[in-house]
Amino acid sequence: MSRRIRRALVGATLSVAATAGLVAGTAGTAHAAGPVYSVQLNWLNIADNQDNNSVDEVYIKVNGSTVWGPRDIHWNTPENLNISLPRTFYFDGTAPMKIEFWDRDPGRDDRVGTITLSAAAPNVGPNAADLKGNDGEYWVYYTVTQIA
Ligand SMILES: [Ca+2]
Ligand SMILES: [Ca+2]
Repeated sequence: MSRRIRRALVGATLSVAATAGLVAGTAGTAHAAGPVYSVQLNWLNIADNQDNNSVDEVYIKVNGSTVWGPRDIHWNTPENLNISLPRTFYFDGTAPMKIEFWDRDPGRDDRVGTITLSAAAPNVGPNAADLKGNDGEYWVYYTVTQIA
């Protein structure tokens, strides 16, 4: 599916949701979801590998689903997620969005960090997150835009 078509589908879905929210609001039985935000992951750079061999098998999960990877990412070699993960993610006031960064291993995988976004803390604009966990450190750059 092309990016443009996917965007159109998401837009249509959001429109339907917004309309449903308005109708429900009119009936006084439910609240609209409130503002809608889009999220683009821009860059990933490994400041400290989780593994001891200077290359992690990184994968990214959004709300529990793997959306990218695993890919071999070397220490201090910025990965352009604008290109390798050309997807836009969305959240609104109904639930927070969890973006997790993992290193895959033959045994148990290691989670290095999680970015949590919500309508209460949407982090609108460009962001740099310093994620540290399980002896790894990933720098993640991402952008949040309010679209509705
Ligand atoms: Ca590991
Ligand atoms: Ca690994």
